[in-house]
Amino acid sequence: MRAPVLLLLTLLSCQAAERPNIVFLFSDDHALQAISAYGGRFKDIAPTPNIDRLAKQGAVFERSYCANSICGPSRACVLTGKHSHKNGFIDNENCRFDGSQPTFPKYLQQAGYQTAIIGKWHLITNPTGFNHWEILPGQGNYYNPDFLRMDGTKTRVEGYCTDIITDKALAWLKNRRIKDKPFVLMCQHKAPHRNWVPAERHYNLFDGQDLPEPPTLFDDYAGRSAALARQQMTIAKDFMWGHDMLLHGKPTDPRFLGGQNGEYARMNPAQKTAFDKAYQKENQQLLADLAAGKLDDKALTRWKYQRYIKNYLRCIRAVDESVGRVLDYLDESGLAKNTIVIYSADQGFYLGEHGWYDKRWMFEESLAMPFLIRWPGVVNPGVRSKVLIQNIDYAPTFLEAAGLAIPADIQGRSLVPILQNEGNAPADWRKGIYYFYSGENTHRVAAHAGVRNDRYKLFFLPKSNEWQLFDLEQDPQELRSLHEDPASAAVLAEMKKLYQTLRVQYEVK
Ligand code: SGN
Ligand code: CA
Repeated sequence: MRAPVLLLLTLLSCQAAERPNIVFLFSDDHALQAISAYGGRFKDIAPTPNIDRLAKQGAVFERSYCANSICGPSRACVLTGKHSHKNGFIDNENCRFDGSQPTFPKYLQQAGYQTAIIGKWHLITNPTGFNHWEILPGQGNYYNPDFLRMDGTKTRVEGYCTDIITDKALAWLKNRRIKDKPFVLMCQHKAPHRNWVPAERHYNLFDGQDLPEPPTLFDDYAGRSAALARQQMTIAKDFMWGHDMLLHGKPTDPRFLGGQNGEYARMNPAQKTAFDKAYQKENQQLLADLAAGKLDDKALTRWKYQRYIKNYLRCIRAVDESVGRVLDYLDESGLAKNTIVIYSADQGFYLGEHGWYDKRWMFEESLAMPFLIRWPGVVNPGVRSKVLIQNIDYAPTFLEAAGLAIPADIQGRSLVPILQNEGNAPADWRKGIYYFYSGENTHRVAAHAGVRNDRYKLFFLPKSNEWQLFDLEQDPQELRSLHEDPASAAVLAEMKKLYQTLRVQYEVK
């Protein structure tokens, strides 16, 4: 071989060896309020020590937002680095992901990365751009879940979903990838998505405790659009007896909707026995209290909240353990030093705030996405950033981290300069983030689109032709819209300008 060619090859292989691996740990509906690194009311009761390891060893982004607060759309934004109107996946009800479009796994694969995705996908069409994939069909199941595989087969795996996804992710890392190539592993959990069925070992966590309620559990929606009261995602009225509350049989009280717990139906006899043993005592007490007329509306909403939040946090315990297992393996194998690890979730969630569960609204709890990142040698431990970031920024970040150019049609911006600079943004960073939600039938949340800057949030509801404006500094719980407040007229005008500017910039039609 001629010397210059040899030199080039040596240079290329050195470069390849230095390119960082990416482990993308992603869950479904994990609210910031339920991650102790972000603080919040469950910090001491339900800590997340393993997710917190990333915070201690890396950076936490405190103003991290999605572009469209539901599953498929958020995932499409992550993969493409583009807003929903550009990647085509605007809602969960009518869309199929166009797998022929460019995505960050495709770009990285073309550049020599090994790429794998294991777990929840939820984009209808099969994954493209992956050397290996094994996904849950649709939403997937907590117990004895089915997996779709690359060869077109579907297999049912006995056990608990979060643990199985972790086992499969670790098996790929240990045995299946080509070891001399850099890799991207996307390990994507179903948990803690509805209907919140915990692992057997966590059924009795928090038993006998009263978990703290949010101050807005009984929000009356005064001072804001009437659309807020018209959704169908309240703890008080929209929980199903079996599906959400995990009770058996038919409701014995009209204040519950019907609907069976499909996860129980999937369990094997031993799993059913363990489940029944865990919930029996509390269930019997509820039935007795309902029969005796002991629970007025407020007391029943409080009971529902406790049942919901405990199961939600129990599901998160398994996710946190999964993160711990992956981090341990990266440490033991020596991969940790050249691997970027991210923890995020497709959107936030209401944990009783405004009386709600679910997401979709542009209020902070569901607009926010967790974003924690560890990158040894680049991100200093313990960084906390207040820069406005979005899920469209992930793809360009991964491309830049891998030394690739960022295609001009990607709408997000790479976070690498922020990561290299203690969480501080470059001078020309965005002044606000753009948000869009199409208004699905599920849960009846009205369509809206808006912007958020460092202090204010503005959104427009086309159906009722109204604006909503919130001052997040003065009113962090977003209880009073200022759109008709004469003293806020200048802010309203400024935020409308930002809204128009971002719509032009992102080519919203
Ligand atoms: C299901 C849930 C909804 C949830 C959507 C979207 N109902 O329809 O509560 O809002 O998914 O969630 S359930 O009865 O199936 O649990 S998403 O995370 O996929 O966007
Ligand atoms: Ca979700």
